[in-house]
Amino acid sequence: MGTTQTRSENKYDDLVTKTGFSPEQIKNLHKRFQQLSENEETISKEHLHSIPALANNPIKKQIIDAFFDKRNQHQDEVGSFQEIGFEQFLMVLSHFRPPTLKMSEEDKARIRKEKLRFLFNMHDTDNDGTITLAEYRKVVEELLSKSGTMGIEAAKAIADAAMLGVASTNVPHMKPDEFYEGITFEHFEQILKGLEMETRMHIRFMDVNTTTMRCGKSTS
Ligand SMILES: [Ca+2]
Repeated sequence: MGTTQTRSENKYDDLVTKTGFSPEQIKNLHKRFQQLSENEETISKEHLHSIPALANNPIKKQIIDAFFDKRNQHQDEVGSFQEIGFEQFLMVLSHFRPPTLKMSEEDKARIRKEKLRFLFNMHDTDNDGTITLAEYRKVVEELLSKSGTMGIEAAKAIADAAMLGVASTNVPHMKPDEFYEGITFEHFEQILKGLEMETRMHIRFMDVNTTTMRCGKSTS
């Protein structure tokens, strides 16, 4: 056991540094990845569509798209992948990693910002730096489409009202002829300022609930 562990730790050293996951977590996630990919080197969107834990998630599409979004790889690339390998898969999951107790305040702030950026990118589908009303509507529509009773018109009205609220908060002295172009990342940060990301932004992904993966801390 001891030797196997040492070997796997070495094997995952690089990924530990890149993602902040522990070797044990990486090992578990690797098993999941192999299950998903049916032991192939890469996975496609179809593989993720079959995950039962995601089946009823109203933003399933956005979550799956996020896995193939190059912006979520901590590099300066845009566009989307057709397929992703284990390292890319892990990089995306690292956005859901909760901060640990020993983390410095700066690190916590940096992680929070990364999570916000991830959420922002999820909405800013054309990557132009703003979440426009049209982009925002799409997400609200998809969120509400699962509830069934609410129509597209209602979704539009809700999105419009929410956007108007955002506009008036961020651009309080907007003139009648001015056009609110959408939410920038700075606005987005401002809007979600009071939101405690650590407990909210997690996904029950393939039975790996990242909130339970806190190292050395038992919550129950
Ligand atoms: Ca946009």
